[in-house]
Amino acid sequence: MFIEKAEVLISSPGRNFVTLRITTDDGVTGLGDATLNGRELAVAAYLREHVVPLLIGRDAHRIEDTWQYLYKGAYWRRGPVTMASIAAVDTALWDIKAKAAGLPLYQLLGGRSRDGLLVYGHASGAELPELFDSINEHLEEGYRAIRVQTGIPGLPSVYGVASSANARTGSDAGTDARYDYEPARRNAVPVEESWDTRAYLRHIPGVFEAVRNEFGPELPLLHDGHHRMTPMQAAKLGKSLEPYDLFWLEDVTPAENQEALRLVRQHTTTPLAIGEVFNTIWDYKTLIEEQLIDYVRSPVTHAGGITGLRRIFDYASIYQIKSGAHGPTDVSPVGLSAAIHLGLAIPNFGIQEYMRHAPATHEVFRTTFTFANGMLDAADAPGLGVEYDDEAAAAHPYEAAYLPVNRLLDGSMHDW
Ligand code: GCO
Ligand code: MG
Repeated sequence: MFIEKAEVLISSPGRNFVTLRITTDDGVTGLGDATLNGRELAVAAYLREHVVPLLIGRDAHRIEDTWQYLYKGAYWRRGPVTMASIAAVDTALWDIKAKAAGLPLYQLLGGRSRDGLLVYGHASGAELPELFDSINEHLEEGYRAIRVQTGIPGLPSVYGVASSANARTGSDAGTDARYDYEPARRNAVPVEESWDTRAYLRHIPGVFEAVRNEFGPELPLLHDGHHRMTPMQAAKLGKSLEPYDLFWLEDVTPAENQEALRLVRQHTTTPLAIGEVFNTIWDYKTLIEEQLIDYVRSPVTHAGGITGLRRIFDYASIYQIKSGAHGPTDVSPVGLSAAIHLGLAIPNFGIQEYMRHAPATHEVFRTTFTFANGMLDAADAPGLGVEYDDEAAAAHPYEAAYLPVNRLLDGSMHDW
């Protein structure tokens, strides 16, 4: 079975997505997600100009060899653009292999290790009453684990909090009234937000106290620090949240410095998750070997596909570290489906983030996975179980969109 065609598909149903579709000489197609939020066209060009020409004529079954060929063969290794491109090829080839075998992909990865994937949803509110409404809505929809983000007094808009100001703009304005958080805005330049870590650290413990008082001790609660703290600030936050028994505290410090987590770890027993911006196993080396984290956050889409992420999860498993794959709306339904198949198969599954895509997204990406009782599950369709509707996609051309940038109150740039 040889690769005959590889198409880079760019569409914007609710938000921008880059998808790779590989077709074999006997007509089998496979999909891979290559979406890199705010830098989509760089990955599209990397694929179109430098990867697609190398794929034509290759044996579609040789997934590992193709992975190594693209990773070692570029000479310039790693990085989000390269690894998202490799991920898209890898995922599409797994989709093809599973379709050729007539099996859902998880069967090729070793078969089911569990009945479904426990997921967490995103609840948020500028103030507590809005946050409580959002948690209640999630519970009514079946969610059994909740990420909690709130506004910070004195800051007009902060990461993770849905509000009317975050409503989608551009061609989809007003078409998706759902109360969701989508950080990328359709703008020619990034929106600027402001940040004050001390105000944040003063506010958050009280929020978790209020949520525990309202919803009781059992509900798994998560929180995302979005890489904004120094190690000592992170240690302080982890310690102050211990009474509220978090499932995890995510991305406390800028992720480039793995050693920073040593200091955080010495001071708190709050479980730590990191890795959504990582793209290879090397980014985790110190964190995993020294057991500085509890959950690995990379998605299939940004960490070299099923092949790359499986290797990271296996490495983590020998240190009792579990998976917690990134699943925001900027991971497409193809990337999410890949995570579902992988999560069903691995021994050390922890939890899956599930933010839900907009209805327009599902018109382009026809999915078969199910969500019930707080769990995601793959259907028995062969492959990944996703098809791409070209006609629906044509109605949603690419529109530039950027993630916000962040400034401290004195105007200095800070991690967003
Ligand atoms: C998460 C992430 C996202 C990112 C987004 C950037 O935990 O889901 O932090 O909200 O900000 O994926 O593109
Ligand atoms: Mg995050």
